[in-house]
Amino acid sequence: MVWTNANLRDMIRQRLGDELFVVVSNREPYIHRFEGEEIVCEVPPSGLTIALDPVMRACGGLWVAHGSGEADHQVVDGSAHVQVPPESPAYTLRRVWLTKEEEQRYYYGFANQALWPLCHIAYTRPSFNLDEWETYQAVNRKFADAVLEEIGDRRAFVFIQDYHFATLSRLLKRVNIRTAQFWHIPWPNPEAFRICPWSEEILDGLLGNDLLGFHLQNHCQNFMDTVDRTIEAKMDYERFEITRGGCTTMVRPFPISVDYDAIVERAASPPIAEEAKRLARRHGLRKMLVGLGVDRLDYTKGIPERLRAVDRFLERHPEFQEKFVFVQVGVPSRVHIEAYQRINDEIDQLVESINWKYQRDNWKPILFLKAHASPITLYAWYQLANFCAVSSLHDGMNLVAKEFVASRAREDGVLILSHFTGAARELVDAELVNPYAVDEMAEAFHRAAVMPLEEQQRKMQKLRAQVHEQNIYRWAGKVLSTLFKFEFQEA
Ligand code: GDG
Repeated sequence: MVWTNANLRDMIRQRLGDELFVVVSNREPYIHRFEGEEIVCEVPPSGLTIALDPVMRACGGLWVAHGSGEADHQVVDGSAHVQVPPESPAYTLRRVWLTKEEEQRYYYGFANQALWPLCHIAYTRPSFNLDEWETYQAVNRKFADAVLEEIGDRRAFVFIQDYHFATLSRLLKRVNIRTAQFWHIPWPNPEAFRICPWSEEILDGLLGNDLLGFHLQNHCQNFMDTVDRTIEAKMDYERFEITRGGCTTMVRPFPISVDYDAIVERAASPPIAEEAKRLARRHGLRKMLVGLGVDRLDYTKGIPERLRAVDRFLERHPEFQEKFVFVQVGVPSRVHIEAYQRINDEIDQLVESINWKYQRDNWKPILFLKAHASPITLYAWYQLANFCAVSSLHDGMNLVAKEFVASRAREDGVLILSHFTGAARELVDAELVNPYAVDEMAEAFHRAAVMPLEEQQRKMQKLRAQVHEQNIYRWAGKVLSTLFKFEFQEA
């Protein structure tokens, strides 16, 4: 059986009854900002919210998140509520307001300069700062207060998102509340994790959950090993369960995915085809071989490595000069953090020097579009590309890989995918590469450039079948059936 939005909705109605369904995340699924006099609503570029919005649309309920948009205050009611999505309201967004200092220390500080580099093995050193850790815990308490206020005495299921809320589930422990948390980034091995000065508090915080999910079995194993070596707890390696202070946490892998059907529908829509034509004309790509990268500009995504591979590819295969353009769509991200400023500068310099090395007449090998692309533009790029390169140095899953595959309704095109993404465990028919090996990646670009159409189609069909079946609704169905301990309808 292929899981759909309707299956998930039915399952939730049957199994959850009148239980309130609450999602908590740092990033909000809809953000309001000013455009001149007008207020516009946007979907921020984040794998997490893009994956969970269809689930919330299917089950209604409440989403609690940091209200970070400049016009967010203008559109809420007296309880900081706004109904979303704006065009067809399906659930309630409750905004939590943070001060600039809280955002600086909790989000830019502990979450993104300690936990993010700690969990990604990308050779960027984490920094641990007591003020930031204290604010991180205070913000977790602030979110706990908001959630408890919303729930009151009702029975509720709270689904906590990610590494911003390691200490939240403990604060929500009540008889009427069950919690599951999904950790969207990798969990490192115990040796890597033990450098965190507050490792015990973080592990204890996470063990307040009834269910703790990661993308991969390997991340679950790392988490079990980290707990085993760090704090007192009863470990059950047979069932992947941990008991501490009378409370048992199940630890399970749930590889996240995308809304395949919605992507297929969007990819086939006339505005995308029109936009693809416009982009091809505007950038002179009509007769070009097009490679594509789409990322938040983050040091874990392996963007410099990818650009060096473009350089090596053109050096080794000069026949592609003036016939190939690599389009890099990159949204600036976490720009107040020095490591992100450095990666931005490095990418700018590389683009500049590679383009200078090869450019002739009107042709340059790299088109770097450093801005947020609208969903229409993004999907037009997915259509235009002959291949898409995902070269993360370490990535929990990577949804760009799955979006590209789902959007290729003509079944052509090639996905080049880093071994070090969670997606590589499922998308085994991609061209798998080690992004640290520039020559290997350059050769994968060449293989993609010359791959016969039948071979592209054979591989793309398998990739698409995988993403179709293992879609976001199946992911949500599996998480919920594990938490509520009923049998999952596989087929
Ligand atoms: C974390 C984990 C895991 C990007 N640029 C634009 C844009 N995007 C969208 C993509 C995609 C999403 O952002 C990025 O998703 P990823 O999965 O690649 O990455 P993270 O944000 O790092 O997400 C990751 C994910 O959580 C889910 O669990 O897969 O491993 O790190 O959907 O399309 N969207 C638009 N314009 C852009 O310019 N519209």
